[in-house]
Amino acid sequence: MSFEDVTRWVRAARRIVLLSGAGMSAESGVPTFRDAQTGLWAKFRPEDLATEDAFRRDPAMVWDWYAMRREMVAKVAPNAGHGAVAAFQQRHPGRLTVVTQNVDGLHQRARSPGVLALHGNIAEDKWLEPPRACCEVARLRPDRPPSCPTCGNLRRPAVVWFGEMLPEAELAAAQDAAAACDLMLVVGTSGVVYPAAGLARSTRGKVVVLNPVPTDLDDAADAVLRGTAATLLPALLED
Ligand code: BV8
Repeated sequence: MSFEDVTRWVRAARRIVLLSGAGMSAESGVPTFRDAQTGLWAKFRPEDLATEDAFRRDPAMVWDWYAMRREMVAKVAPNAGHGAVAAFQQRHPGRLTVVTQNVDGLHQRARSPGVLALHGNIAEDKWLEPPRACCEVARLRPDRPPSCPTCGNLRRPAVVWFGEMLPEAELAAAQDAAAACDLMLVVGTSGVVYPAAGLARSTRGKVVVLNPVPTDLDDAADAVLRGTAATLLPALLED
């Protein structure tokens, strides 16, 4: 299938889902999830760091990994791909739903409405253990990670770690959108993380993969566009 075919599919689609992964933010300067780790964390695989076990084993090290990523994300801006998606949603209210695996908040910062963030948001924290009354009133002990000075409960990033359930409401809404759409654009994801990647296998709509290299979802695609988010999306979503 050609780019022109896909453009025709976009024009004809009444309901579109855009499923994005870390590659959506690559041209904003955010390393993808499986890019080689640098510095202190070079010897770790992200899948091993983004777990509750890793955090409980070494809270300061995992907290610092998120603090470094949080700092980096705060310094970048949405790219032309995020912008094209948000502009399309502005021109065609209700026609395109963004479902993202990313925790960087860049779709939201590009002013996309109703973003379904399946894996949480790196800029937010929550309590590691269910909070008690002391946690709610305490001034946090400013450690790495911050903690409740009374009971020692730790703060942790409000992201979904491997082995953790996805937020129910967002996942259900994403599954409904995937079931109802005519077209799913799968942008910047290697397609290895479930249940997010499963949306591209269960959708009723035509599936188009946008990625510079082959992915685990290419076999489920009706079309594959070899290219990057910031170049393909402005052209694809210009109407
Ligand atoms: C779950 C937040 C139910 C954290 C993330 C054993 C026990 C439990 C579960 C499992 C298990 N074994 C397997 C599983 C399922 C597991 C899973 O899928 N594992 C994988 C590794 C096999 N899933 C889970 O655990 C999920 N929960 O199943 O709960 C359960 C519970 C208990 C027991 C049983 C079942 C939770 C998954 C959520 C994990 N959290 N993020 C954090 O960020 O620190 S996922 C993480 O990976 C990121 O969010 C990222 O978005 C996501 C997916 O990766 P990609 O986005 O695809 O990024 P990647 O780097 O891989 O690829 C980038 C792509 O972009 C590449 O293709 C590249 O070519 C492309 N690209 C590069 N530049 C560009 C580009 N594309 C376009 N333009 C460019 N310029």
